Order: sequence, then structure tokens, then C-alpha cells
Amino acid sequence: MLFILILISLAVNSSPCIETAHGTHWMAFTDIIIRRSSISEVPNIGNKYTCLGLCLQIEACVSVFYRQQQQRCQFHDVLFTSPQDGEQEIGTEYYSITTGGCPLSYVHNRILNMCYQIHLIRATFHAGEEDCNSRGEHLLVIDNAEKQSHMVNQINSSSDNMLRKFHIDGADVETEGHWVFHDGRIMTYFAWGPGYPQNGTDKNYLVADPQYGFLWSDKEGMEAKHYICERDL
Ligand SMILES: [Ca+2]
Repeated sequence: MLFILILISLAVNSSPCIETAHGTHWMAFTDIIIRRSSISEVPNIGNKYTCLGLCLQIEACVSVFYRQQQQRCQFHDVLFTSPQDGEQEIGTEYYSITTGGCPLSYVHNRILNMCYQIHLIRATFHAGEEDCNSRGEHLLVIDNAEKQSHMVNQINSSSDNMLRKFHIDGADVETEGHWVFHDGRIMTYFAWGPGYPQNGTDKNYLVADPQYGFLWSDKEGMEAKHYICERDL
């Protein structure tokens, strides 16, 4: 019995976040504040749940810091994942919204209707895609400039992400030069990096590459990279 209790205790204490009503409480950011790139702030707030409620009312809001000492809410359009990027501020708590079928700990951009999770393990294009599929998801679809810009901002918002290469959805494996998404939809928007696509039947899968500000390169797909899974809402 004691062993089971210890296991439960370890599981609870090692959890990065806790689900609350309408939000995810990120425990690793306890007493941590990230000051940059706030979309707005509201003063004279005496309750953390008021901050979360206000974030839900602002469509661009993805996450919010409740600064107890300052009694302020600080809203963001990205989800921070690297507490080491912040500064200590006692009493600060960090929340992200959980709403509309987008699960705990995912990034939910309500303006662009994007719900996704960045995976910091590495896999081939197909293994990453299979991992997404196992949760009823697919690799991240970027089909316009707004989504590309949001993805870049999200990746660059946390130092854990910003130097990594990510597989995203899109391949020209069936017909060279004919790029399609996982469901066969023809791609019309592209954000190629300088010198890309290199083309060729050995370069058929998309990678968002930090070397080019997360613009895209066409790669062979067998090299293990990080990946981003998206859930359709
Ligand atoms: Ca190709």
C-alpha cells in the first residue's frame, strides 16, 4: 500500500502541469515570470482565476501569467515551455487555456483554429507521423502565412525548441514536385528557405529549419528530427 502511495505521489509531483477549470497550471513556472512579448496586461487583479477567465475572453490569448505581487495579468499568444528563460518573481503562476477539445498542455491558437503539440523526441518523418496518428492527429499543417508566422513565434518563444529541426506535414513522394498534405489535399502555400526546394526523388518531406528562421527545406525523411502533431478541432 505504501509503495502504491509513493508511486502516486511521485506521479503527481513529476507532472509538469495540472488541469484546472478551463486551464492548465504549469507547475514548473511557479514563481517564474517571462516579461517579453506580452500581447497585453491588466492591472488590479486579485485572483488568478480572474486572469484565466480574461485570457479566455481574449481570442489571441494562449497563456497568462498571474503576478500576485503586482496583482497583474500578463497575456501571451504563445505557450512558454522553458522556465529557465524566465526570472524569479515570488507568487507568480502560469496558466494556459484548455478549451474546445484541445487537450491539456497543447498549444491552442483560437484565431487560427490550431491545436498542436511540439514533440522534443526525434523520429523519422513516418515514425513521427505514426506517433501523431496514434492519437488521432497528423503532422502540423501549415497552409497560410499566418500559421507559418504563428509556428515560428511559438517555436522561438522557448529556448528548449529554438535550435531544433521539426518535421511538419507535406510530401511530394507520390509525384515529384506535386506537394500534398497527409489527406491528399494539394499544397498551395509554401514557405521555402533560401535555396529550397532542392527537388529530387530523394527529397520528399518537409522540415522547418532553424537555420532559415523555420522556413522549409525538402529532406529525405529518414533522418530523425523533432516533430509537431496537430489535432483537428
Ligand atoms: Ca521531391
